[in-house]
Amino acid sequence: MKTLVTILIVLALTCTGARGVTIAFWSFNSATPMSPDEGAGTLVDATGAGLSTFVAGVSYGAYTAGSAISRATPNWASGSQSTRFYEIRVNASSLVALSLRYDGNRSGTGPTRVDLYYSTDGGSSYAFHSSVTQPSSWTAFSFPGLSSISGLNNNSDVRFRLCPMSASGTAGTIRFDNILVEGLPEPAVLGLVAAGLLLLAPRAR
Ligand SMILES: [Ca+2]
Repeated sequence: MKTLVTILIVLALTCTGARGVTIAFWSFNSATPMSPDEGAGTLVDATGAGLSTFVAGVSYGAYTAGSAISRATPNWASGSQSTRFYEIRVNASSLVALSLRYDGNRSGTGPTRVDLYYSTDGGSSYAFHSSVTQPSSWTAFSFPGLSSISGLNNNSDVRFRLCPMSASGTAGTIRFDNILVEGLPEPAVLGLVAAGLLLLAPRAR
């Protein structure tokens, strides 16, 4: 039944073209760049001593390019999800079908790969989701399949961990801009799922 409900949620979103609501968005353009421009959430910089700087970013929607978060480390090549990362923490209460997107690039010797992990238990444990290859020009990334992870739904402490990996030089730099987490209001989706279940239910007579 759980699988059926997940399928129905995906079908409902596909058929209705439902638009997400912003849970948190960071443009890094403001005077307090680590605070979200829209919504609410926390972006934890756990990249190690020295932490991040800000460089020229890329535009997104109504947001000008402004700044992007940038990090050169002594050695991204040895980075791992447990020691060097950016972590996005949001409250997804009453929201389902979460999505995450960002714009990213790197320097020539920077990390070529970003691994995405997520936690549904407030950071007690993390599960690997997928990897993306991050080129040296600004590129938009999203993570298909995230919306069907039921443990993220209606969860007040969702965490996404972006873990840069595989730098070829010790001064390699990774950059992120326009980090957006979205979800869909639970009642609307559940109403569509309920309608789907009624359609699929065996006839009473
Ligand atoms: Ca920006």
